[in-house]
Amino acid sequence: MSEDKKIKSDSAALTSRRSFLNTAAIASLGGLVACSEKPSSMAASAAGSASAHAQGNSNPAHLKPGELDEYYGLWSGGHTGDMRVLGIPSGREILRIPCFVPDALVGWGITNESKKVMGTKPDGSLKYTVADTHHTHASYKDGNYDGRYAFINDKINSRIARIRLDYFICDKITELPNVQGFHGIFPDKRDPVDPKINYTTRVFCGGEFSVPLPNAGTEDSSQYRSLFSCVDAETMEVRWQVLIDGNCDLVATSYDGKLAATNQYNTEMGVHYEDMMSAERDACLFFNVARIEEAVKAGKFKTIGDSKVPVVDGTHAANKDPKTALTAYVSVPKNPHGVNASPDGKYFICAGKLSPTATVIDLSRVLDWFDGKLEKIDGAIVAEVELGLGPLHTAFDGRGNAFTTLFLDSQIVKWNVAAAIKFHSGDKTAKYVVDRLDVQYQPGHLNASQSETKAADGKYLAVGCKFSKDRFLPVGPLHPENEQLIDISGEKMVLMADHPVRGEPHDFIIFKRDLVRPKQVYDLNEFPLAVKDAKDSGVVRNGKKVTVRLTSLAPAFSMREFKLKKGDEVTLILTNLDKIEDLTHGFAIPKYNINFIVNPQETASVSFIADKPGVFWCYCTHFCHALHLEMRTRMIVEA
Ligand code: K7E
Ligand code: CUA
Ligand code: CA
Repeated sequence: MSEDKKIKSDSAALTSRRSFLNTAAIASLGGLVACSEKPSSMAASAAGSASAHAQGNSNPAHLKPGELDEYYGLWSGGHTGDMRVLGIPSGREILRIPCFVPDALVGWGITNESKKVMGTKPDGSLKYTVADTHHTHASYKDGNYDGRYAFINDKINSRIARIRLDYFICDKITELPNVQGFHGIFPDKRDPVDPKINYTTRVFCGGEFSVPLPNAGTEDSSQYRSLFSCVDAETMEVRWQVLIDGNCDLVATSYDGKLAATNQYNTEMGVHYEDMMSAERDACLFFNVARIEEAVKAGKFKTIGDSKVPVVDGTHAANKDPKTALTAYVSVPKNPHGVNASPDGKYFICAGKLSPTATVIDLSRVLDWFDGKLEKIDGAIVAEVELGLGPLHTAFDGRGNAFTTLFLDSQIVKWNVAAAIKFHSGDKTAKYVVDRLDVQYQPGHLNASQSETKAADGKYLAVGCKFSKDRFLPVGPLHPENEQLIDISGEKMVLMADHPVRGEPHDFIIFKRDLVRPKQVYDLNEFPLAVKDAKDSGVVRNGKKVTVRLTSLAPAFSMREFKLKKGDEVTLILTNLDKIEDLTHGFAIPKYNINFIVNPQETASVSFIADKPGVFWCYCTHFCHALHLEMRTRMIVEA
């Protein structure tokens, strides 16, 4: 069955592509200026049939050729340093979005535009070429995704990247000052004070590793601290930081905008792992966002080292009086991991990791404590129930059930939050565990469709299994990870599909496809350097500084050759004047280590020293046309 499908799919794609390439070739062979007609729109015809996936198809993960997915998934790539876009329920990877690390396909880290986003050293080379992305979340409006941005962390170099969801590209990267091991990240969902701001304006970032502040390289760990940071979602500047006791791990935010929290596994502030697990209870640390911003406004902060970012004091010692406290430490069993907000807006749930439990914290009671109405902050704990071994992360179906990964048990446990609260309050007849499902193997993160929004719909659950062992053909010592898809629409969970994925994604979100409106063609005006007309092409010399302006229109570049002198400091600007969807060109310069692409109406530039004399055939690397191989230009560097 699947073989048959595959063949059909291949031939459908071939036919369509072939007919497009043929018309394009004919059109262009006439005048060597190509296709301005629109290609037959595969996407449009496919969209029509997409909703009917269930008909005669028992497994929705097996989409028919041409069918589109119902959901987008944004995946962190782990230490490949990228973000990935998947279609769900098929699990097909559609795109990798480069952000923190170079990418050979698009020339990310090669072009001047991408280097500017990534950050460079004084000599123009990239500041960093490695990253480790763990958590990705998107911007909100009214408790649901608004399709503007996604944010992702780099744990290695403590950077946050923003992805524009109109073009699915990274447009800003910020490095957090005085932070190491930036791990958890979460956008706020509305302003804590201003009711008109019902959308994301802040992103919270947890610092996992403690370091000396400022980092002077001392071995004396009593001087090490962690910071919790708030980044402005628009400017991407760091607004403020909080000095805390213990460390930050994952981050969650409340639907009313008032609270952010981070789970803490190292309240001991140990340097070695045995010290980090010495205490029986650690904490979930809450931040009162409005009070922190009042304190900053009132000038109650310090700064650290060269950083100008205001740092307020969130330590135990400075926050004993609930009525003025900026922070609250709720105790949670030994070395908790994820903290997740339930879609009804009521609870944060911390998974136990080293404890077989999940702790349910009632947010209204946390606010009561800040108001002086709850005597002990641990009174906000409304359930602490046993789930199984190694609980890590929790997702929701919007019907009152939670799904938690059990790393050591290799299971997902489905449990009912209300029943767990009843059980905890003394009703031992309350059965909170609803179902258990074995997964293959050792799950880390999981997430359900729309789970992190008020529109949690309880259809699909993806789980990132850290080990795949025997699930795929062996390919030597490095195994892929196993991303599994589970149907959670019924009482019992049903495993739908296994997908091998390149290591090693952590977190992901899954949302309805109509929440984003991607554009497939750029706007020329977004690029200040755009060469808007082929007639503007040419070489402009100013001493040793040379600017080469070039355009592309399938299947030709605007200049058939251009001349440089050895030693020239060259900036080459290429604008793709093709307006047709899916008509991307590449530009490679042999021996100069340069290759990048330009999408329809995109402009990109590269700078290099013309240090090697000779003839260099710059050619189009991205298949664009029947005459794609002929699409080249000569760069002649005179000795
Ligand atoms: Cu989100 Cu993987 Cu960084 Cu848990 S962490 S598994
Ligand atoms: Cu232009 Cu290939
Ligand atoms: Ca601990």
